[in-house]
Amino acid sequence: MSRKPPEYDVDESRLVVGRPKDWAAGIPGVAVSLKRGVEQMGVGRTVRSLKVLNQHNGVDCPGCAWPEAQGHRKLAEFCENGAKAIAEEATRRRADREFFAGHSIAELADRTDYWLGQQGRLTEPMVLRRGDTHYSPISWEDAFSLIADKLNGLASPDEAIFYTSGRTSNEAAFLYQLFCRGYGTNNLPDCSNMCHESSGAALKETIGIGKGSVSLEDVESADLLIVVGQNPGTNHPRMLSSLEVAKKRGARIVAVNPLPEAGLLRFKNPQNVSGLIGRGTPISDEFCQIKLGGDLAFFQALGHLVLAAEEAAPGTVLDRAFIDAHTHGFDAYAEQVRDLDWAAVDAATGLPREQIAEVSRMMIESKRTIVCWAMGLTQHKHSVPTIREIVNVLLLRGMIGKPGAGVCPVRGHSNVQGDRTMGIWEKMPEEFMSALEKEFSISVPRKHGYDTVDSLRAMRDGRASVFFAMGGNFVSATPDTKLTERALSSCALTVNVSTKLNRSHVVPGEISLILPALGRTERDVQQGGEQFVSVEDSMSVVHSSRGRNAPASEHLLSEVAIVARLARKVLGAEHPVPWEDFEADYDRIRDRIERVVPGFANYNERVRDKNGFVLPHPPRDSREFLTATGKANFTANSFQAPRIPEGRLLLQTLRSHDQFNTTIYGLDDRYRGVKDARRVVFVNPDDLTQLGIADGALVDLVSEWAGDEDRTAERFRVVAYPTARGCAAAYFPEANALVPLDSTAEISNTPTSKSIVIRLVSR
Ligand SMILES: Nc1nc2c(c(=O)[nH]1)N[C@H]1C(S)=C(S)[C@@H](COP(=O)(O)OP(=O)(O)OC[C@H]3O[C@@H](n4cnc5c(=O)[nH]c(N)nc54)[C@H](O)[C@@H]3O)O[C@H]1N2
Ligand SMILES: Nc1nc2c(c(=O)[nH]1)N[C@H]1C(S)=C(S)[C@@H](COP(=O)(O)OP(=O)(O)OC[C@H]3O[C@@H](n4cnc5c(=O)[nH]c(N)nc54)[C@H](O)[C@@H]3O)O[C@H]1N2
Ligand SMILES: [Mo]
Repeated sequence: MSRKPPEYDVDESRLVVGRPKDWAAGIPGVAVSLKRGVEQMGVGRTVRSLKVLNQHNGVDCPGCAWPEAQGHRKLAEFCENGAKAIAEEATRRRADREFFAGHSIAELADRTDYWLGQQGRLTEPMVLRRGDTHYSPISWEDAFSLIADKLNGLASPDEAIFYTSGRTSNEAAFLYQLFCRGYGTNNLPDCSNMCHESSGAALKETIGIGKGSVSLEDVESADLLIVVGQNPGTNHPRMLSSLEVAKKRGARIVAVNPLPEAGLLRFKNPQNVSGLIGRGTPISDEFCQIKLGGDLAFFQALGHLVLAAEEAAPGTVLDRAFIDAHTHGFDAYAEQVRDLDWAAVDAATGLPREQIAEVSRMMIESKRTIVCWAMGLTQHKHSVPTIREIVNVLLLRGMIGKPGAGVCPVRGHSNVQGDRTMGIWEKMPEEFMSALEKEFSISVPRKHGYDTVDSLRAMRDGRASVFFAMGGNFVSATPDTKLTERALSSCALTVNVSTKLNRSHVVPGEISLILPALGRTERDVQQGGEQFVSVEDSMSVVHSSRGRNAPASEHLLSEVAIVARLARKVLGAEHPVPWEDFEADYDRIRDRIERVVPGFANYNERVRDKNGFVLPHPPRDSREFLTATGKANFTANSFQAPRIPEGRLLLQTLRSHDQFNTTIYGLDDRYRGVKDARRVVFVNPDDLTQLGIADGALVDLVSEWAGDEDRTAERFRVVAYPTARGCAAAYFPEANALVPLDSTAEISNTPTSKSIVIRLVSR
């Protein structure tokens, strides 16, 4: 322990607990963003980097996927956490060859993700062969040859796995999937498998497209916004500005969450003066402190009450014209929720019936309702039916395909939605596959590939032996940490295309390569001149992103160049895809995307518009539903809620205010009042009393799963916190060791990271 430098040490004994805040942003937000920027980049670079963030012809923020305002943009169109994301990437610190020479793999394996990330940007390709004590430099050429030899030596292309995180640009993502399919596999797992897969599955089935149906203007003009399972004050801070606009125009806002998250309660907007110094805008009209996993019951109860109101005053509540013209399955749904078991709803939600009734009245009075959600809904066993229930209640009143109304799954990574549009998915539909074949004169496999969980199973069982990651931190982001580490270590080759050092580099296969990529803030110059890339935000707006900073090292390659050169090595010089041309000029990639992916007509021209362009969305644009029935589908879902045995708690794993997924920015979870430690578990004080455990006690978290052996995460400090009864919370990724690989959501196969039965064991 003493070897660790104190500044990045994460030791639960240093925990400081203050009072949770009931407001978000304001002066502390601005101050923190500048301080972190200056620490990592110096003053000049901080100002230069932040000035172009989310501006036309500037850099798309590599933080979240919340859209930028169209038309006039404020000078500071970013948030505290966006500024931290930039500071991480534009840092002047370097993890270069001297760094690797000075730190053995054994030592690095002992460090936290926080420490690893703080060492700075990677500067050149590095290799580690089993038995080596240190990573050493390797040329790009040799690295590509090594990968090509391994890939071409596999008995089947399906023994290789190609992961993608959600920062990869459209251009790089399109080439990457083209390379993988050209090589012969659909093994394209991505971070979406752990993120909004449940949303995609539920929406595709019910409305015919797996994307949100609203624009920023819709959010700002809604009269009722229900924000479920989401912590926008931390993870999508710019969303608070839109909620504030809606609020000032008279909208009502309902927050549904087991935690009283600061951003949901009150917001001080740092972009206007009154927000910096005043009390701020109260955000939520109604805070429903629901129990983990109680949302399916909540939305079934809302549907039940809306239908009951219609029965009491026929013809006044439902949008009959919409239901008759555009939907299918109403009767079966109505039948299902008519006989509601209120006792079961009480137990599942923990909410007073009067509060649910109040929300149902708001829905009935509303002319424009939007439901927003994120990971609080998608990472449960019954996530897909829960999201279907959201669609059900919106369909009842025709709340889709009209201004100010619709579904709003709020995406995570800045281009996670675009990557899917570009074909990063283990089961792309036939139209896409045949379009690829036609465009490039290649043949593409049709057998579905592995998603994230199945990839882990394949590596564990020896069915896959090459793992390649385009960004991300697979080892820390996936469930069941011990199993994951064993699975990765058993590979013949692991390759990570990365900007910063992370845990995935220190859990190597027999041979491990680190390939350093240009970040989004950096100038990307190719033979055809300076390039830009494009991304798609959470509301289907595609726009450009152009880096301005000098690259962190002269040896970096862009993700596009990495894929193009690798593809040439693996597939040979005779391959029909003109990889070299693509690397030289990204316009040529966009020309091809335009011919393969619907909605990208005149891509090169429209992406240069200062607002970009919006992809088609049939339900939003014309109330067209391209489902199996040709209509929007009501669904009848059986009642489900988590079962928690006596003396146990249900644990969710979530983000602190000072991290981006597995990248830890610092140790200040400011709004929750928790500082200087990350191994903490939040528990309701009444549950602590009942369990006979004191606030501040040191405990092990033990997860219990279906007869399997217990999983333990050691040494967590207990923090008494006003979460819903029976529910606990701990940070991702420290608690990932507790999530069993086989505990996944029905249909979407997403790990149930927000629903883990645990017991606390005092130390
Ligand atoms: N600064 C910053 N920004 C980010 C990220 C980051 O790490 N840092 N991550 C990005 C990514 S990839 C994503 S996917 C998003 C994540 O954005 P969020 O989904 O907001 O992230 P989480 O921290 O997982 O928070 C989940 C929220 O849901 C609540 N919740 C948990 N379980 C339940 C439940 O059963 N029911 C209800 N109603 N609520 C529940 C939790 O209390 C918490 O408020 O943010 C993106 N933006
Ligand atoms: N227990 C638990 N587990 C979870 C979650 C949870 O809530 N709870 N959330 C899940 C969710 S929503 C998600 S999206 C996943 C996230 O999973 P990932 O996307 O795999 O993880 P990140 O932490 O976002 O990846 C960070 C790494 O990406 C690299 N990187 C950053 N920028 C770039 C770039 O521009 N190019 C390249 N090539 N590399 C770059 C850096 O090296 C950095 O270390 O985790 C999932 N895991
Ligand atoms: Mo995510």
